[in-house]
Amino acid sequence: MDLNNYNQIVSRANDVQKMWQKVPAPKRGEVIRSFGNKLREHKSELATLITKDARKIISEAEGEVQEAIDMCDFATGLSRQLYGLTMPSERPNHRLQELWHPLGTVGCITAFNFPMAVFAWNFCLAAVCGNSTIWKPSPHANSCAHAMKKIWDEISGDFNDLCIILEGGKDEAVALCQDRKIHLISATGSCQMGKELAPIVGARMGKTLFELGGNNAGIVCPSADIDLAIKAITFSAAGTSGQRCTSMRRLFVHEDIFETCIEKLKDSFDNLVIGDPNNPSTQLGPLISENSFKEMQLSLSNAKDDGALVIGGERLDIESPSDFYVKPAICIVDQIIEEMREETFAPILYIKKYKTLDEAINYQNDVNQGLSSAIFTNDVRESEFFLSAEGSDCGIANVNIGTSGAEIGGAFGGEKDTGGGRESGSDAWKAYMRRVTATVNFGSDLPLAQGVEFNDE
Ligand code: UN1
Repeated sequence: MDLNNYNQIVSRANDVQKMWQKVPAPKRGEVIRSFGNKLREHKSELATLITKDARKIISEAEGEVQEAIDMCDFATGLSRQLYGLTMPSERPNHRLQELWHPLGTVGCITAFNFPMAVFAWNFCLAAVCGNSTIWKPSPHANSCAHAMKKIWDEISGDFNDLCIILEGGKDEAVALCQDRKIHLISATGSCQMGKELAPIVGARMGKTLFELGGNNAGIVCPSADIDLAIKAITFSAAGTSGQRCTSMRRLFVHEDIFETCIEKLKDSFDNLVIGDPNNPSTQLGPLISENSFKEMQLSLSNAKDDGALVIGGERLDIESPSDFYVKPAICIVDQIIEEMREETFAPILYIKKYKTLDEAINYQNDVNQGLSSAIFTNDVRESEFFLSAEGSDCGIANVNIGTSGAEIGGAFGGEKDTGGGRESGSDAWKAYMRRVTATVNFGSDLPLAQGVEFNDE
């Protein structure tokens, strides 16, 4: 790692932030609005770049740019809503209020699979909250990062260094984590990556926002609209070639409808159009790398050894020999096997039969990750139970839609090894600010809280 370059980047980011925090938040919002407008103008060329770097199909790539645009709109509105509560003080002539201030510089580490949207989740909120961002993109997606940065530079005037790219890998990520001049580490990636980075930031009592791996499950109940469920499961499990943190990896199907669902799902997987992601009729592009392909094959062979019936999963001989196209795999199991506990970033769906909803929810929750979950049912008791505290333990719980494809308006993230962070909508902005509790005495006496007497007469 070039330490000189690193230090320069951090001091530029720190310096520009000091200027930026003086700009009133609604004015900061206007800059983010211009950013969003430019993204709109360049939507299709940005999508083409995503397809090139992340290999996702054009419609999903466009959806990803849209997600970044939506974030700009959301953050623009938010720039007038960074509210602090005013609480009734227990003392006369006192005001008790919370104030929200920027943190400083955010270190944003992003993965290959959402090379623009996840940056936008972070950068748009960080910026309206008054922070600068150092962005370390995935080495697979540097050109996406530079394209975003170029657009930012076009509209940001003196504030172009509010976003600075730090290319690199683990060394750069570790440097950010160790650095006290980085006031929040927001990292998206595998649980393993998060576990390596968390103690480094923790050692300096730094703030983190982790959005890590998922091991997302679907539950199909007897009352479900099966055709709708099959469509949703196919998109979540096979779509994006299983390379979303929200991809569906496990499915629990009620015994009464098990055979029907398996048959329909096999048909649905057989009918997927797999090929060049630039072709608008393609539904699945290739895996990101040969390494991903190898990991997928290893998981499938372990699953077979553990007694799973594996359908699909083989490499398809399509177009360029350097691309790894695969048939999404279905693994039918009689019992929970070890492979189902890990997130393999590839299209593999483990399917198991269940008898009672309690049993299905136990299976679903009995993994270390806790990002997304879905139930397919037309029974309000089942769906409400699933959403209750005794139901799904994930950060995202869906009814009659798949596990993937969340909108930006909700807070995004999950529990347990998923890291606990929340990004994008709702009040996720609070992670990018520090809270000051201010008590103002506008009287001429000095009453103490809790009625404490401290008589100096
Ligand atoms: C990710 O895979 O890291 O909910 C993010 C979804 C997308 C974001 C996925 N909006 O699937």
